[in-house]
Amino acid sequence: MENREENLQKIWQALRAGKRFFIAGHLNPDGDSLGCTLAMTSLLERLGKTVYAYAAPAIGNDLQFLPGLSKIHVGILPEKPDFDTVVLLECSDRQRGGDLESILTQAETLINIDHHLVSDDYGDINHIDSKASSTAEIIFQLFEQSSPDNVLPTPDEATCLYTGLVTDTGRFVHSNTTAEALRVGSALVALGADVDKINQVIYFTKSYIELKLLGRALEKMEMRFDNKYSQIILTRRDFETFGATPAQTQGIVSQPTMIPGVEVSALIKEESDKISVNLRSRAAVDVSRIAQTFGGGGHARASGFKVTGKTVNEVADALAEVVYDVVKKLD
Ligand SMILES: [Mn+2]
Repeated sequence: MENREENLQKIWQALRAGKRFFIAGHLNPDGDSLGCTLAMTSLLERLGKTVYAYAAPAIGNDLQFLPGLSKIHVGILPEKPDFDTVVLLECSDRQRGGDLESILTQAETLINIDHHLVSDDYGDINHIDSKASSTAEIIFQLFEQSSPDNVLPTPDEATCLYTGLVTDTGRFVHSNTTAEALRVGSALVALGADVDKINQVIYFTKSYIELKLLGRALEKMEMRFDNKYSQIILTRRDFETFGATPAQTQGIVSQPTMIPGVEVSALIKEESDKISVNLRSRAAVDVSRIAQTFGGGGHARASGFKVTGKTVNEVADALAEVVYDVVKKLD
């Protein structure tokens, strides 16, 4: 990407030129993926475009408040894809959005917008800005390059983008909380983002089951490697005990990094068909590299991966070996 502004202007021209759009984020949509899909959908509809917005199931309870959510086809792909322009948001490779290949290949223009450290140039136009805190930050910058239309986000679009910004920066505490992230956040608040609602729903609402599961997780927390590594294993039995699902574990993996000295925290979940792992780093370790060892990815301080065909303990052991090699070099 030679020049950020020019590249965004190029994307804006492609959006103006397109007529029939397909918009999607990644599997297991988070606040950034979904917020950007919704903001982009609303924006394109305002420009008079036809939009098919798609998200893979399931959408978390904490994101159900997002304005315009009913417009999204959750898990339902179009029967006869006929799109001139496809926008993939937050997808570090072309498979990240799910089984979309037939849709991606039939489009004249594929636009790829992402902020992950490792991302393929699979689009006709690629905008990969690993310095951006979130894709939401990039979409706001796109609005700023929307000449000659000079469109600004509506209050609902601002709410969607602000949600992406706060969730990806962990409420403006992760290392990606740059001056630019705060500038964009400030602009979105000025444009009418519903900050109070976002904070209430995403950060101050937990179900009884989620709190019980958090209790179980903390009980099972293990400290390893000179207390530099914290590991929590939640088995299928743990989920069954509380009638909980693996999706109800948000925030758990970050808890151990509050303990001074813990550099890497892992939450290892036994799901019905796979083992999924969330990783967090306090600062010194780039956990995206650890995740890549297992075919996953993400950010330096927040990453994850999934494994099939192995038991939860096999995954935990294999992960511990990799983590050990990384943390033993720290002193
Ligand atoms: Mn993101």
